[in-house]
Amino acid sequence: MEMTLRWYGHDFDTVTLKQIRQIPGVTGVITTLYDTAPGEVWQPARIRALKEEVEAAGLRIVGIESVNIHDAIKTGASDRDRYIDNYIETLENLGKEDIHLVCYNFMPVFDWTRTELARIRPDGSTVLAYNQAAVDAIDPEDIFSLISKDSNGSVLPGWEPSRMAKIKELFAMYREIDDEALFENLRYFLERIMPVCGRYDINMAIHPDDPVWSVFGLPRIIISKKNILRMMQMVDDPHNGVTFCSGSYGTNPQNDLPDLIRALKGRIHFAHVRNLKFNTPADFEETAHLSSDGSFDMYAIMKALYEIGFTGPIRPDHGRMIWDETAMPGYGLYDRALGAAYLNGLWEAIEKGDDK
Ligand code: CS2
Ligand code: MN
Repeated sequence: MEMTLRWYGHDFDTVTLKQIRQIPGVTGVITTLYDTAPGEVWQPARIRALKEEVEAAGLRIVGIESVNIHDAIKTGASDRDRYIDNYIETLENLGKEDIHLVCYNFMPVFDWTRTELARIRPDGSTVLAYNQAAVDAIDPEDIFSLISKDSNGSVLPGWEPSRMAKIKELFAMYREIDDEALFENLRYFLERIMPVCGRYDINMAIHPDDPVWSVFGLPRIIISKKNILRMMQMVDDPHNGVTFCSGSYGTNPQNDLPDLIRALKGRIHFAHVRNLKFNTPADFEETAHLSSDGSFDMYAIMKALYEIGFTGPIRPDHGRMIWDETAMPGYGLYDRALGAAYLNGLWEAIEKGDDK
């Protein structure tokens, strides 16, 4: 495996490439052109400039998170082919720059959903949290204002204000879309992009929905072993793969994370590893990566990845806000660096234990 960190680009991230380079064992970044809109073609010059900037800092671009999917594609609107053509052009441009991993999601309207961005934990750190009763009590149009006050001035991925301004329109687009229609639209999209992925050896890695159940009545499909296997089989191509995200699949305790990893052997192109703590089945908060701080067995997760022969990139996912850092919620330097060091430690121990 290769340890990486997510980096949003110098205009948006409080964390610098120099800082990332100094985290032991981190050799690359997972990045994006954060100011491109879904559906827009990524221009070669901008991809090249990003690559040069990362390489000048002694790192490399290991993958893109995310090239977002336009809602016309997700809803199967009459103009979807135009947006798929643009997506294909973006993939070509990435492939020509030797970038071979793209993380994306197929979630309607919102990317991840949380009800708090700065819940205070017993150690005084602040973390993202989810409470079902809070979701049930709020109108979807108000959730953005509920959480944006704690965003520390950053633009939250998937929650861009321009997008939230159109939220009524977005909900209307999905009115007729159920899980089956969403699966069908995903299949159509994947079938169209697989040839270009084959040509440039680009691994597509779908991120699970977060949380893995329907919020605000919207359809949700990338939620369980059964559904993700269906998704793999419906377009059975090695480039049609997954981002295994422990924190997202793990929002449902019924998802056995090591078992899921084993079931996806060969198709996990990217892994997000983080821990959650359940206070009740309907309330969870993000914790330090350490197993004992949350509800997951991080050793078992890393061991399953090791055992399936995982060679792709891993990144710590959300971190807590600690040591008075001000950054994008979930994406500060300190706790993610601790997470990377811890995950590297687990991996080394598993690897050396295996030699005996
Ligand atoms: C990420 C997702 O911050 C996160 O929870 O793991 O937002 C992820 O980047 C997207 O869903 C992938 O498109
Ligand atoms: Mn994730």
